[in-house]
Amino acid sequence: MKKFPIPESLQRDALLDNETYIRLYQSSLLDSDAFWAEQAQELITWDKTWDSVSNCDYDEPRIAWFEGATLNVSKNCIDRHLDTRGDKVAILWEGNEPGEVRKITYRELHKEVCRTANAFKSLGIAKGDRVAFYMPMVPELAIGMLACSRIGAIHSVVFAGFSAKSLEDRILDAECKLLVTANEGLRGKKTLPLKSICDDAIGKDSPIEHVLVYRHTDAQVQMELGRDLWWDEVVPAQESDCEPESMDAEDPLFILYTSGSTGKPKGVLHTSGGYLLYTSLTHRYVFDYREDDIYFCAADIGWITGHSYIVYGPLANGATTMMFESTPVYPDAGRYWDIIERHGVNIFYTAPTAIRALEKEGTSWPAKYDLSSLRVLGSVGEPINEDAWLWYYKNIGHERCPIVDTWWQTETGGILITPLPGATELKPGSATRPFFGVAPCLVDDDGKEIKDRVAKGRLCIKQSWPGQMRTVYGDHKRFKETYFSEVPGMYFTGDAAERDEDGYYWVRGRVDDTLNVSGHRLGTAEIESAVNHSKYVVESAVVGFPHEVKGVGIYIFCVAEHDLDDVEVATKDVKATIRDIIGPVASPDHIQFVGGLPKTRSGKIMRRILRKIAAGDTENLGDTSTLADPSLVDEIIAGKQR
Ligand code: 7RM
Repeated sequence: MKKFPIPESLQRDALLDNETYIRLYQSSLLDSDAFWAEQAQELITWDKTWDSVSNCDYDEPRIAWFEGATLNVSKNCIDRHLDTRGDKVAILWEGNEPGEVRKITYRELHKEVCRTANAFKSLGIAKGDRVAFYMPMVPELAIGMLACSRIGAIHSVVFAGFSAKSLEDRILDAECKLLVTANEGLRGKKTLPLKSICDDAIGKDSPIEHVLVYRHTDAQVQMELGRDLWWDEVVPAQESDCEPESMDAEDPLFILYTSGSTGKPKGVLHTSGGYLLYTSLTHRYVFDYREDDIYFCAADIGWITGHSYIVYGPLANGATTMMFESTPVYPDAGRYWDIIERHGVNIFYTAPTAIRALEKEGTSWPAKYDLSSLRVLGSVGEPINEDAWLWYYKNIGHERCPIVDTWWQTETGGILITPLPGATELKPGSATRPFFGVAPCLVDDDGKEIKDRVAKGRLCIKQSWPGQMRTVYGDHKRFKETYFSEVPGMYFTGDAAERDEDGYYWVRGRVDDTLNVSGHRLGTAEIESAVNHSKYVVESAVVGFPHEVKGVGIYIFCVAEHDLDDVEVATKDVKATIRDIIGPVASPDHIQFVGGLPKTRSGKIMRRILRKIAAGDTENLGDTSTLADPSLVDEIIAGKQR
């Protein structure tokens, strides 16, 4: 395949060229501790340095970096910039309406974070306590997260597209004492009743003692006396100074829940020193970040991309990081391009699903705007198809900007496989090469590493990097089972990948039963258990199918309780049940009621067949000889066509 060369301007002045990448990459693996010690000295301000750089063992598993060292994350993201960057904009916020802008300088951010930290303390929050956030994309979310890190509290941000039930489950699992929310969120023409959803998430045995409510709109909401407090009545009254708590490098920074193939979502735990170093270093090199850049990551902070590449990485580097509240199509499909023009954005990072959605709206939208400020484009969340890649490259980057297709996961904390703007020639659809300190490998079905250059297998990582998750909150056994038991001695990613003749990686998708819908990870088991709560359903099977915009769509096969009088009513109920239990993020694309699910004689659902039916690929269903009732399959296919 033809490679896309490095743009000339970047060949001249990018932070890294190919030779430097190769040299640094080799040394980062040869003597990993020496490499990370040097980076840690350069990028992070420690209160005390470490006794050991790494202390990891994938068999136990035990993962620890910079043990004995202490630091404060908010001090690294704010205080240390005050002398040189006090008046520089730290957070550049664009609200729901075009041109509705807030600029928060590092000095202002310092004051706001201190006040918020003091407010949290006044509400009884101390080091080690958990604080849940159910917030729209407003600066107060980042401020609240940083306030937690200032006092050593652990944040757990729950994406506002999750339901009250999902929020409640996460609050209970981490035993959060404080919940921070807003009266309402805004997304285009929609308003999200966040406070009211929070009320539904707090049962009578809830560990939540207080709800702090940011007043984002004029909407009146119910406030429970003694429990609920307005942000604007508590925070501004606080002292604007708050001594940062010196934390151990391995003290937890946050928990972020992510779906797996089985059971309830896992609380991915990240710690302080290694995570901050890893996000800071990757932000700098992957985006070829320069001091005066306007950096725009269009993710939501409710996902890991927002944690690592809107908040922690950029702020550790003293960057101006944008926060965008609305959607790419409000008020029209030119919104991103309008923002890029108005703010002079240099680095733009989004997901393939957004690119595909905007591609459908036509090239006339980006053509209306001046996008010449752009230097680097990024993609994350799912494989990017060649068509979308080329559209992005031509119509947004005008063939001047490299696209960094960054492969990583909630669990990895930061980017692991990615091109580097001045160093890597691009191939559309490939995340290309590993970042420093990352040793990917491909493993066959017997769990053996495939050493051939050109290979295809399950993607594993052979050694630890500082941004790696440390445990599943409250369940280290599950951590071991999920990530270190599939292939002993290695971190198992759950993805399938290929390696080509240039050593480039092509990540193809999940090998487990999780779906990557619009770049959001959902568990099929989780959706099925929600669907089965519908009074019309006795049993269900959820599979993914190729979707033009979302990448993967959700297809649900339901077995009805009894003959249905009205399939439409039942379908609506299934949809509503999913919304109630998981949230709008898991809205299905297709629901089909069937007489039964195709099972083997031992009673296992044959998902392979259902996936083919959902994809419309019914010509070649493969081996169906083990089916208990082969006639069911024809019935399901016929039912789909109707
Ligand atoms: C950052 C994030 C992780 C899963 C991962 C992959 C898929 C992410 C890419 C990708 C191909 C990419 N965290 N994935 N990035 N697949 N190319 N550049 O998305 O925890 O929500 O999802 O997403 O399957 O395992 S996540």
